[in-house]
Amino acid sequence: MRFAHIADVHLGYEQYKLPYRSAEFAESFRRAVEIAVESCDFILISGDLFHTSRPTPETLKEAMDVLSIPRERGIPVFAIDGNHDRTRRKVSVYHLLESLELINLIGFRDERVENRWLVSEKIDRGYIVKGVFGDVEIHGMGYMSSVWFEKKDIRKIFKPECDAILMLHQGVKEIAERFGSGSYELKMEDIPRGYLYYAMGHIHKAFETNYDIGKFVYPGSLQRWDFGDYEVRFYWDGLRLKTIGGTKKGFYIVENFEPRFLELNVRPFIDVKIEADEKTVKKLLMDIGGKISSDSFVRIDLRWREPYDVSSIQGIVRGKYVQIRTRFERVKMKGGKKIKPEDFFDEVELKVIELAGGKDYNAQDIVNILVQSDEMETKTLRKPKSLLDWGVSYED
Ligand SMILES: [Mn+2]
Repeated sequence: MRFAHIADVHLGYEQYKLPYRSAEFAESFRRAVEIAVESCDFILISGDLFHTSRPTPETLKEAMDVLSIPRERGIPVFAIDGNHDRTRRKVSVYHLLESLELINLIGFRDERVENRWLVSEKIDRGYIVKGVFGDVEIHGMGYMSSVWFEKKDIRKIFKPECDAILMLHQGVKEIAERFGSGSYELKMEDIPRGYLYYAMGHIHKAFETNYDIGKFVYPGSLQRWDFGDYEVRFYWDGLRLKTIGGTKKGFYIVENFEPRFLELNVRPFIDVKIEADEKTVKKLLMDIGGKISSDSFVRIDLRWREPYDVSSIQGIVRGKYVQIRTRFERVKMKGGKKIKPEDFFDEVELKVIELAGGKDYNAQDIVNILVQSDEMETKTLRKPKSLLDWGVSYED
């Protein structure tokens, strides 16, 4: 028995507002499915197949075209929804794909569903729908918030009685923290025991571990999610330039419950972090430049004690997309004392400055902050202490 485990496909995601990135996310999905159908008996998609719950007709067509490949071969696809593509509406895009016999939706349902691949079990309210493939059962549910988990213990809901797989789209504390994030809904001990394979989604970096008698696996997103999900990071520690390799991108082929990672060729993301003066930065970027291919996405994160002109830096590193981010301290002399930004701006202004400098900066967020500023508590702004504070992101 062999299956493919894919997650966080994010079809329709125009990363950095670039439409061709959405095409690249779709291409990775096609590639993964094409590889999977060559050797697998079934395919699991552990949530966030789509970037939003209401994909455009174009995105929907991409999904339908790719999912028709396993359907034509009689290979079932089992799916759960993720935090990005779930909806409170009665009919979701997953229901639509299920009606077209392209996927089989696992989890809580209002109606009983019974077919070649699905069985339903009555619970207090509605049904829990499980997948069946030969002797193997596929349990699971779509994304749930941490508030939901305060009321429910899924160890009482999911109890395997045969060889079984559990599909979840959640962040787990111990693993989230390993990636420097404090965002999660569950702890490891809250996860039901007894499954032979935990087909996880949500964390965008590939990660595998053991849990109870099974393998606990996040395939990660099929394409690089942001510059925290880098292929290579160059980091200047003040003395020498360090090179740190990131995680590989792809999905899992699982044979007799043993996972094997399958790497996909994806758009390279290069993350550069330098805290130095202009002259040093230019010299370092010249050195780094030769190691960066022209199809790369590059972020150059610069910090220094005083501002300098970065316009001449833009051309040093070639790349398909180059983003320069600066965090210069506004050091001013006043009565012989150094003045920090915190001395000039209040809490709300600092928050607005921080947001406006962010990657997916949204004007509405800033408007909301200004509108709500009266209600805001006063908090001290965090200052970067370690590499993690440069901004590590891993999920969504
Ligand atoms: Mn996701």
